[in-house]
Amino acid sequence: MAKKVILSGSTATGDLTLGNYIGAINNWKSLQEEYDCLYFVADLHALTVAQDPKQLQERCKSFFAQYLALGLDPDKNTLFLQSHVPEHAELNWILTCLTPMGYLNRMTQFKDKSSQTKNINAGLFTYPVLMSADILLYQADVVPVGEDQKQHLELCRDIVNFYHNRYGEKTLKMPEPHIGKQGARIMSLQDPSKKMSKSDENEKNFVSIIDTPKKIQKKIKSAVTDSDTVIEFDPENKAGLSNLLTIYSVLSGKSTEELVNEYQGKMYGHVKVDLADLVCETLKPVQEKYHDLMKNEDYLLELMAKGAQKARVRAQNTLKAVYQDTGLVTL
Ligand code: AQP
Repeated sequence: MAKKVILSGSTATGDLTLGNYIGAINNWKSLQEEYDCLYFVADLHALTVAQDPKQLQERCKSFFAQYLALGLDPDKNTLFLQSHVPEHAELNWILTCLTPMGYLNRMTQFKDKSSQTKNINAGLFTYPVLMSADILLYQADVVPVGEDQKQHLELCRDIVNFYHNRYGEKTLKMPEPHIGKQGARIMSLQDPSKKMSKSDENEKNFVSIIDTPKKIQKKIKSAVTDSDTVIEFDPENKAGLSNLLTIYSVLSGKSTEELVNEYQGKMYGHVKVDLADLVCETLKPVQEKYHDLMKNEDYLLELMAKGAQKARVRAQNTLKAVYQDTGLVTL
């Protein structure tokens, strides 16, 4: 029986963080045997924020190398850059013409993001439609979605319904959210009330997977905790410490209860020192692989081209059927 198709991506807005690793990529890795997986670098989505062109280009290569270094296998998965498959932008247009403005107006992420920036461009507004195109081009059965993306997947499902009503049901598959093991939500190191984000302006808030060991040590040791001294896992009242224990738990494979018992009577500082060592140790082989890949740009570009080629064949099939459905003349 054919494997189910799963698709996910991460926006190229910074280097991948411990949050992306624990919350998403670790999970993607565990799906690579069971599913037909497509994982992409969302570089078109990154353009919703003003980018320095040279930096974006370098970052996308680095991002792709980070996927590989974190263990996404280019033979088992289809790994590619979104902009290398122009069909994303083409399907995006057709879906944009099916999407009522009122539906986009309801998107809470747009409301949040547009309240925090002066650059409120139309791409930021229509971003969920491009996300729908990403999913629908590959006939994805399931999409792993975090809390913040649930509303966008719902919109994607609405768009599929509009399409089905107008053009019939044979071309676009209705995607379902992936209900699997959800990765933990990792919070900012300096402000544990908000999520750890790779585009955070304050780099003390996140650990990037390619930070040097010295930086990692410094960031974790200066993570904000409360003024109490008792080691407890209590995300509501001890958000900072609990965040550190969550990271510790995922990376060590020990439960937070076990860790709380282990550190009874010790200081928060002990948890930080041991966690910093564990993060450095966990990321050491990842960073070695990453630096090797970055030294060999030809090889990296070759893998990118292969991934894009595999993705394109599939995307072109869908787009051709969409063109026929919508009444565009195909040659
Ligand atoms: N802190 C986090 N904890 C757990 N999971 C996280 N993810 C991101 N941050 C955390 C998960 O990573 C996947 C890819 O996310 P994305 O890059 O597309 O966008 P995002 O969720 O907006 O991630 P960032 O790092 O916060 O990016 P920016 O700063 O550009 O907005 C998703 O599955 C996400 O849930």
